[in-house]
Amino acid sequence: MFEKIVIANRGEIALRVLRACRELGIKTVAVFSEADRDLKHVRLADEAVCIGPAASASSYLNIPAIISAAEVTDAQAIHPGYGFLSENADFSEKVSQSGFVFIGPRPETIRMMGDKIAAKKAMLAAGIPCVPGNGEPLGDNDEINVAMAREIGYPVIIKAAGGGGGRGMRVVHTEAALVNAIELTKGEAGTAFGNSTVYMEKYLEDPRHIEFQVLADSHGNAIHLGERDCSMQRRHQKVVEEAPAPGLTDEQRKTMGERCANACKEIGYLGAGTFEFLYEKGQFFFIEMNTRVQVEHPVTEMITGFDIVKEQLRIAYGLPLSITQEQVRFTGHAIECRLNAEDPKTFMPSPGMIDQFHMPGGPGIRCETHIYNGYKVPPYYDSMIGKLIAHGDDRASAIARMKTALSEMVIDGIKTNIPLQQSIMADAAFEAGGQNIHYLEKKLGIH
Ligand code: MV4
Repeated sequence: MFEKIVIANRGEIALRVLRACRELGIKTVAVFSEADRDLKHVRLADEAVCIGPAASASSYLNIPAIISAAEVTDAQAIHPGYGFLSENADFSEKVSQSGFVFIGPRPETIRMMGDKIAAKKAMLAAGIPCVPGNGEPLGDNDEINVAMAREIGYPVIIKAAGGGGGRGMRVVHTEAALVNAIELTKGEAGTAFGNSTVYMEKYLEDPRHIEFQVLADSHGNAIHLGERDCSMQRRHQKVVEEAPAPGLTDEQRKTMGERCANACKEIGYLGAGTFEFLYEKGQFFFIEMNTRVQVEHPVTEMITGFDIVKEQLRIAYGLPLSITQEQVRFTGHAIECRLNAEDPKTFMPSPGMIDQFHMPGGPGIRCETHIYNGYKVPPYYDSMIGKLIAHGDDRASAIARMKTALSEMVIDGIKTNIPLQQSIMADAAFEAGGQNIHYLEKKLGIH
């Protein structure tokens, strides 16, 4: 196994990676910004290197600074966590060229999945069902585009090839609005992503967001760990995630999971990944693939008893997968509530000093956070300060445990979204399960 790796991230995921390293006997190098000297994982790491000022662009996105940190500490590999440089193909390429192992997929895979047109093409070829629409770049011929939209049927959605995660897309309801919408989306995409290529899909009006977790090694093996339902979201930020997805049958899980694992083998995927689908009327439609470990990975870990981050490290070192598909067992139900330092009503960030923190506990409760009494949440980064995960024999038991844990937890000094999470856990429609991606925004009175 690696002797030493750099953790190129901050907050709860940096701590999560550090814990996986400790279990595997790997020494850790924390890299941190000037605003992050007091992060918990920085104190726990074997070594720590300051990589620049508070602004992400100067620190957590500073490729030369991070590679230099690996060089001066004589580390062998770099774990990018999620966000920041985790899906940056140029970073993964430079890490390799500098003689280090990037803990994640190959640069070509990251690059392909970053281009939503290339990703859709590859997935169609690999037998993954995609949203109706040919997945070709739209040309300048208005008549051809109008004919395409008629064939697909309104509403359609125009998406930027360089977009993703909810950026660079526009829904079109009528033929009268189509040509203008294509021009606008192209213009915005050119400015935002430096690539004005757009494509057209059928717009699904009330889908759920269901994603499949996969793991693939460098020996040609690939498995899936089932799915997560991430439909409870606001402005493309997930708020609650759960596994398994309510109402999904074992047969649907097996069929789609195996298709995803097979697609991994076909494209030579390496590491942990997630296939994102829209799910409507019993059918799955691929939208994007994430080539990183995700925030919500713990719900999958809780129902499988399998450590995804440790497996990322083993795969990157070149070891074969430590389990076969047949050894994957799903037990009970898990729910994750994201904990944000924000006003629960206005969603305005609420950085500052945490003067009281009491972590909840009890059977089936897991709290992933880097906060502690006296920790000051800096204003420079994402407002997520942790995650609370509840596992139970069934969904009702997981909800009951989550309610108890939320009521036990104390985070004083800053505002948090705990009250919002409590209102979701007490919501009758959430209790019923299987709500679509618009449910939370409607409940909150957006639209
Ligand atoms: C869609 C869609 C409906 N139809 N594509 C948003 C984020 C990006 N990953 C893709 N997204 C969507 N693509 C078609 N053809 C609706 C969304 C969408 C969405 C998807 C997943 C989770 C939350 C969402 C919120 C709004 C829109």
